Amino acid sequence: MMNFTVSGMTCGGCVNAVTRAVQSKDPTAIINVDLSTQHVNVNTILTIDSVEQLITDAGFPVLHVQQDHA
Ligand SMILES: [Cu+2]
Repeated sequence: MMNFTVSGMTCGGCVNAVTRAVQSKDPTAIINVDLSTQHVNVNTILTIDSVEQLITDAGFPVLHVQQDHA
């Protein structure tokens, strides 16, 4: 599981944009967004660098990245 702190997400449309961005490269990815904390949890076969790039390219700057071992 990867955890990203992402800035600029304000509504469900932003959540959908982030979700679609990651799923464009891994349709089976599971993405959970907590708008109140700006945290995005991603379960995917993609590399953490790839996911960070996809979220950034969708227009949401990634402030912090953490890889969990679970
Ligand atoms: Cu929005």
